Amino acid sequence: MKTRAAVAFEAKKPLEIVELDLEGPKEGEVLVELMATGICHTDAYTLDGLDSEGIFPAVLGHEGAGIVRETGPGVKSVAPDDHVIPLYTPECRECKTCVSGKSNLCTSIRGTQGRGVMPDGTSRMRYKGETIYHYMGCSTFSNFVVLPEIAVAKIRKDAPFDKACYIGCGVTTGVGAVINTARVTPGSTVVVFGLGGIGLNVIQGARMAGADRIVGVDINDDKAGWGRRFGMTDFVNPARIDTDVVTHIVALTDGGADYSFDCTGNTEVMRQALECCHRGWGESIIIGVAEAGREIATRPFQLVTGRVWKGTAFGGAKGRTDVPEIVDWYMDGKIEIDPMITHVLSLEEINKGFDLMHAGASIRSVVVF
Ligand code: NAD
Ligand code: AHE
Ligand code: ZN
Repeated sequence: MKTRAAVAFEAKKPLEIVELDLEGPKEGEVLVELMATGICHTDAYTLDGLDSEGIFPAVLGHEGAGIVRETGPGVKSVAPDDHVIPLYTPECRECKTCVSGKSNLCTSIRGTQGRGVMPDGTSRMRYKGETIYHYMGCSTFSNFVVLPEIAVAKIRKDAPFDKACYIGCGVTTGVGAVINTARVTPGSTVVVFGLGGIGLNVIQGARMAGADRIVGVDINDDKAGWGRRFGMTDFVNPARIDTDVVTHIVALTDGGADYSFDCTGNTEVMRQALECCHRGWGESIIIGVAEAGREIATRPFQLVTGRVWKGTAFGGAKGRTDVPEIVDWYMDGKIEIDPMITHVLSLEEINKGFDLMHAGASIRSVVVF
């Protein structure tokens, strides 16, 4: 069949809207019609050539929602007409990691995902006879996609696609980092670096977890109002203070954060996030994705004196199990999504979504097919 898609033919070039040839689902795979997709900073990072796993030409996008249109042989857990969210972190429930119950990082198809192909080692997408690669096992910048059955979460049918798509990455990553990874306790002091599409969800997760103090840090003053809207109690713009940001936050929080989160992907900021944690127990969670070649550093003394450095992918959420519940939280009004979707675009306008992100003018842009 044919599908309309935004293709990244090369790094650092705008996406091109073209018609692709899409092969149907094979054993254990499903064909999904995407109804909406968000644009996450990770898509921009790959398009900008900063991803050590970046492959071109590819269909980027990993934050979608849609409807199952066809199932391949052997598919049992979903059927045509089911509403689903594609999962870049699948849940096979059989691999060592899934069975361990200790982590959401299902390993069953991670190897082929990183090489831009389906689990059988081939791509389902072609343009003028040339292979177009999949991305993060999702490729949600295409109207139709083929996905492994283990990489879709079945969700309730009354959830609107143009909001539910954000649960495919940003919402789950931010809220999940607080609840699953850090396990923030009531009364805590939380510091969030980077108040974008992820950081604001960390803030709303911290509010849900009962944090008393939520400090937001961003170099863009326009993010102060956004942070307050979701529960931030204090705002710091590092460019507008007299001391370094660590000294400032430690003073502001009576000795440091119980929990801090990096939502920038900047390795210097990751260090600040660790070092603003309270001596003896503060935990810092890295969410941001750093560009290829970057490394983190700190004095080991920071850890010797009790600070903990951790990371999280997809908020520690087990996709097929946890995502439907997060959709329920949204539908029940326990978490907010609507105000964070600042721009709704057509597929033809998708490059505008990247421009808005780079200009700091959007929280989330969503493409509706
Ligand atoms: P975004 O562009 O919406 O937000 C980033 C924010 O960081 C902006 O508000 C920006 O002003 C701020 N910022 C930039 N430099 C800063 C600095 N030096 N100090 C303080 N603030 C600074 O991006 P996003 O979609 O929210 O994504 C944030 C990061 O999280 C990216 O690195 C993305 O790749 C990563 N991410 C990781 C996961 C995961 O599973 N670990 C999931 C989604 C996104
Ligand atoms: N390809 C990069 C790693 C990128 C990365 O860390 N991705 C996150 C999700 S970001 C979503 O917006 C993730 O899930 N990581 C775990 C995994 O298995 O990829 C690189 O550095 O090579
Ligand atoms: Zn993402």
